[in-house]
Amino acid sequence: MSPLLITLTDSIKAGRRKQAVEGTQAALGEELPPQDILASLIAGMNDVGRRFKANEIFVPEVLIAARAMKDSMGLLEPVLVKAGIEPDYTAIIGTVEGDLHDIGKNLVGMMWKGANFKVVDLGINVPASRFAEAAQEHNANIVGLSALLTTTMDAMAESVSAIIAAKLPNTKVMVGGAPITQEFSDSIGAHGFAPDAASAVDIARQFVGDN
Ligand code: B1M
Repeated sequence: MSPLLITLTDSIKAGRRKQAVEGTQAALGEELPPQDILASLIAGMNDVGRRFKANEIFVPEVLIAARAMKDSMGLLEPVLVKAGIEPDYTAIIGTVEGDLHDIGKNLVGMMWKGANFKVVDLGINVPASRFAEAAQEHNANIVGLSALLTTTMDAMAESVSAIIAAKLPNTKVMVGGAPITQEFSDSIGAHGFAPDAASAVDIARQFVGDN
């Protein structure tokens, strides 16, 4: 592999934003294949996810790495689009109705982007019907629901029911957030639960058979 791409992966791992941007510019300048540049960025974020899950790093480090990834992707994306290379899978994400917490939801969205999913973020306080409409509109592979309040767990259950009722054969529902457990996820009929943002990537990959 080109030494430039190895350095690029290391820049993402370390969350070095300026170095990641310069590395992406240099790789594009050398006309390295854009999918190889993308793969080296994803490899960096995969490592960040692994260390986050192992409690070797914490939320701030993940956010810093995700920001470096985002800025590099800003340069790479137009080149990928021009070359006709787009993410294979689409994920919708949002915080359920009545709930305004978005830090964890944003982290999951960033990690999904880092794993090369197209992410449509519906924001906070999202009504159940909106999740179902968006899943249909974007032909989503995954709908991710986040809830941080015990009082909004009912809204999560309603959202899952609305998405399942829309009978979308290719759409799987993932739930998460501090009060959510595997048992609760099973009880409301979600397809999967992730306790943290790194596991949300693993489950998303399992959903689309890409693991
Ligand atoms: Co709020 N709040 N808050 N709050 N707040 C909590 C959640 C609370 C536990 C604090 C407490 O009392 N100890 C408590 C809930 C109690 C309960 O329901 N049992 C609480 C409360 C009561 C409230 C208010 C009602 C307070 C009030 O007004 N009286 C109010 C409600 C507003 C509303 O939503 N309607 C409120 C408001 C707020 C702020 C606006 C001030 C602010 C939110 C800012 C924002 O999000 N932009 C806030 C904050 C910051 C918190 C705490 C301190 C931190 C939450 C957070 O961001 N954690 C929180 C206490 C705490 O957790 N220590 C608290 C960091 C984040 C990275 O973790 O979101 O858990 P988390 O995400 C993790 C995983 O859960 C998982 O991955 C993430 C990363 O690994 N995950 C998913 C999350 N979503 C996922 C989705 C997935 C998969 C995994 O798949 C799709």
